[in-house]
Amino acid sequence: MAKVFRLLLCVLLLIVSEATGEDRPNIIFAMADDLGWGDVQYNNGKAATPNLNEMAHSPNTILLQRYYSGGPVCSPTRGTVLTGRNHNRYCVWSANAGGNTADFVRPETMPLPLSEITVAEVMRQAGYSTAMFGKWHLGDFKKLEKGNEKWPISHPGMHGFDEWWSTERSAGSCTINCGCFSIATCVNGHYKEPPTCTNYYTYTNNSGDLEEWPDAIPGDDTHFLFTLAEKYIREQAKSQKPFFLYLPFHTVHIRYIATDEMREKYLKQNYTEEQADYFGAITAMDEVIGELRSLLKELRIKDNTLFWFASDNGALHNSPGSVNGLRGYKTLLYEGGVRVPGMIEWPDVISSNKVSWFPVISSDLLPTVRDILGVKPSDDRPIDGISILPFLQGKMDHRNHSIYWGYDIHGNFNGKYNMSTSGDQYKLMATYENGKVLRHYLYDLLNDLGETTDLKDKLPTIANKLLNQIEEWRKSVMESVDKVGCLGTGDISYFNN
Ligand SMILES: [Ca+2]
Repeated sequence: MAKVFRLLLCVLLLIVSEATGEDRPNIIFAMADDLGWGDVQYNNGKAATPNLNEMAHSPNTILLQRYYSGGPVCSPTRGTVLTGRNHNRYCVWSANAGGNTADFVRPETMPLPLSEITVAEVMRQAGYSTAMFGKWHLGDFKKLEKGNEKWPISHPGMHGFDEWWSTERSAGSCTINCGCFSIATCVNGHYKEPPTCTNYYTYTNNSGDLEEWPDAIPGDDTHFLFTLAEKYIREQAKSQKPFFLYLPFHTVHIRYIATDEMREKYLKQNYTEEQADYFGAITAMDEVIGELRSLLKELRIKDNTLFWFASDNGALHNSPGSVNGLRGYKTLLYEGGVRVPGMIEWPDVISSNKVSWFPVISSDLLPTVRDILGVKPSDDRPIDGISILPFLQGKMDHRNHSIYWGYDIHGNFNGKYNMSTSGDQYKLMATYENGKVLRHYLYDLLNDLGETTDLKDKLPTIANKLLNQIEEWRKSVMESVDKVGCLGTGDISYFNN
């Protein structure tokens, strides 16, 4: 009888804890834009990032020195963060520009299809509050006045976010004197030409409608995003509802613009104006990371919050950005394009600091969240990421699933593209044209970080095995593309050929 009673008590406690959500962690996914692997101080970066350093060395953090973005440019990675699936599966081939008439009919401007299941939707369904503040870059928010009327809109409110404030795409790191987030004309905080603006929009459940933000935003934009995040986090802590917060910063995408104070800090160290802006924008973002961690502590929710920090692709070539000795930059599938800063802090689960070379990729977020929540995956679509919960718990030290990337070379979808796959040690890169492998290379990532020596002739068995894996994956992606039914059949030709 006592046994039955104890069992009943357990069940009751389980129900109560599920109802209050007290045991379910908050999840914050913060992502820099174009921040290279070597742009953080702990990887020899020149910008001061004391707060990221502190987080990297916290006893409750795993520093992921082999963290990958799901694509080598913005929109693709953002797709992988939200869906757990490679971006090609739903036709986000490349960076979609958003709001630019010239980009309206190009296949690479595919928005995130509404048929995709996002991590925000999964969490909302599980009773979480969900919010996003920052750069969306997965579709247009409004139909253009003059444009393709059939073009779909695809904004955060349509993808599971209860509350959001967002730009369609890139914005300067600092909005001083600009009055709007300028695309390219706001230099050093001042207009050079009449601005072309990326307008910003906000949406709440209550208002229902898309609202344009009416005011100019002064100061550093990452700090501005933090004011929204802080208000949101305080409200959630008060209501004791678990939350998911997605914070995609604009820093440090061009035009990187620092505040006067930050720029001065680096000019004094004899850096060029461009470097001063670049490093200053990073340091401002770093301040926000510190403020965010302090806020979680103040509200006593730090222990129960999984805080994932990352970048969306490697540093831009010919910028002050650094890849710290890796090969390649943004837009390439070499490590410099996809290996980026990454770390996860979660005091309730991680109790000793670890610098890890376990490969983690942005598409792991959604399966990990499902695992944490005990939500079964939807079996109607392939997921490319894996749950890294066992890894965070110290129960997994080998990644049994390969990581795949696929990206076109020239951005004009002429039937030629690169594919890569990486296991624990080796990485195979292949260039395809019309469905055939033109050339391929094999690198040993553990002993040749800079991908300098092609080993395919020396290790043909491994090369062929990985080549076969890529081909299998390519077929699976093509099946997804058919199933998702992307707009305009001609648009998928580059992957289908
Ligand atoms: Ca980017």
